Amino acid sequence: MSLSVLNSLFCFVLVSLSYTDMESAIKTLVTTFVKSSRGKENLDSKSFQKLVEKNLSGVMEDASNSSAVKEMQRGLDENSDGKVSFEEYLALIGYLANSMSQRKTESNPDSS
Ligand SMILES: *[C@@H]1O[C@H](CO)[C@@H](O)[C@H](O)[C@H]1NC(C)=O
Ligand SMILES: *[C@@H]1O[C@H](CO)[C@@H](O)[C@H](O)[C@H]1NC(C)=O
Ligand SMILES: [Ca+2]
Repeated sequence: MSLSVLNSLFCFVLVSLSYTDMESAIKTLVTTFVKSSRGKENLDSKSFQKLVEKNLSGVMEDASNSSAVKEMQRGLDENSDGKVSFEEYLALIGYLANSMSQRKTESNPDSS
């Protein structure tokens, strides 16, 4: 193997190790929003439905129930503009994270 191949291999390993799980999770949250909104500041209803259905179905019941998702979107819509801003999306993520941690502590009564 040539030195330059080794060198780029090394760089690749460095790059792929440079994010902790938590940092990549944050990155994923941001890129998922940006991709779904196609770079716009807000998700419209349709993009939000898609994001929930495709990327949150594993952590949310009703992710494929469009009337339930619509209802949830109304609940998130702090500024009542009919769209989901990044902040409103983060509120949903916070809510999901919170219910996950509650489920964890319920199933692990010893680990307080
Ligand atoms: C969200 O779901 C879409 C469609 O299944 C997929 O292409 C995309 O990679 C997912 N995004 C993330 C961050 O998992
Ligand atoms: C979908 O969500 C609505 C509103 O929460 C609910 O009334 C309805 O029963 C749900 N449908 C299914 C198939 O779960
Ligand atoms: Ca809004």
